Amino acid sequence: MIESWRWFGPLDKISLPEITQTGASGIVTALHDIPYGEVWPVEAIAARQKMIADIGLLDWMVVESLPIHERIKRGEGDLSPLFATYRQSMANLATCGITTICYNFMPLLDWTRTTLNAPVQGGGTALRFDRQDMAVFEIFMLERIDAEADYTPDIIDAAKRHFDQMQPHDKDHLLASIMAGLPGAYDRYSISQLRDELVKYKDIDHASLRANYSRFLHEVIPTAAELGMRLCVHPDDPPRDILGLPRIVSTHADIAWILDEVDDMANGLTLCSGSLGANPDNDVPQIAAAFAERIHFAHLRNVSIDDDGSFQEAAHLDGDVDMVALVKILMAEEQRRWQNGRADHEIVFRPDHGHELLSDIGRGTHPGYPLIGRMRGLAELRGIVRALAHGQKD
Ligand code: CS2
Ligand code: MN
Repeated sequence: MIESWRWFGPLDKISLPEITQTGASGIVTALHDIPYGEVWPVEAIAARQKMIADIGLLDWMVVESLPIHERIKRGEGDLSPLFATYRQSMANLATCGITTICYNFMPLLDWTRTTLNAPVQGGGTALRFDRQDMAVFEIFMLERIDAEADYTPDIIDAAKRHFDQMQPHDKDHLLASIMAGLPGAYDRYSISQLRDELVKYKDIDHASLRANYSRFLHEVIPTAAELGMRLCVHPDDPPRDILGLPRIVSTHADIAWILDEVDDMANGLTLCSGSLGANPDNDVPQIAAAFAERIHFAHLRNVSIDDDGSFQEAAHLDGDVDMVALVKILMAEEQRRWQNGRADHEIVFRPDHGHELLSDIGRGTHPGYPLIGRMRGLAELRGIVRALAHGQKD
């Protein structure tokens, strides 16, 4: 298992020398400054790669993400130039020796939370997703509750009542909190922009999104395979429809469909335990075991789920995902690869999110991406890996 760390580039408040001190050796990053739909030039990739390598001990190992243009997700207009751009960026990355690309296929939004600083027992804060708050937000944004989002009748009633009783300043507060909780979105939207963007998706349902995804896979995976690259889709977070937007990378069955659609090692999975684990119907170790061969990258973090489907990010070993069982499955897969003589047998993982702890508080790092909290997560995960590796030798 190769330890890695997400770095948001030169504007990240966490510096590369600080990352070296976490003990991670892999850097996961992207050229965030290039608007999507444009080619990543070789020179820009090589310059960023050199900036990382010059620190010593660090190496740019995974791209997260090479974003997919919203028009591809909507299947809108002439997409040939956008597919050509994506293929060109892949070729340029391959020229630089970077061959693993994480991406997602979530319409409009990436990961979504309703609170960025829920208190954690013993101190520190965590990201949280409250289903009732989200239901209220949906009433506000869509003037209805998304019928597909499988809310229980209790939540719908409570949300409607709550919405009717809310004072204007309560509404403002909730809206501000949720808008701030869309940090994973590549574009920042105001409320009215978000409404306009949602309208563009009004005719996209699961079937059409799946058709558009299939087209993307058929357009890019053969090139990735030729280039010796591995694309790995990141699951939806939360793994269910949101704001009336369909999601199609949420379940075991979804992943099976994707990997079958183009049955090639280049069409792989980012196993994100925290994203998949936010739906109690997803058995994360079982999903990992089922698709182990196609896992090219892992995000290891944990969640605690409430009865109503709300969830909070938990310390890495303490939530509802059995982290030891999961790491064991990934390490068994590495052994299989090694026995098959594969030089690239090791799986790159990162601690994904972490709590804000100690000197993280007030530092203004990306939500979910503080230094100390992630370092704690990484250290705990490292302990599991070392202990299991010891056991494998016995
Ligand atoms: C992140 C995602 O929070 C997370 O789980 O890993 O935001 C991830 O970077 C993207 O979905 C990948 O495209
Ligand atoms: Mn993740």
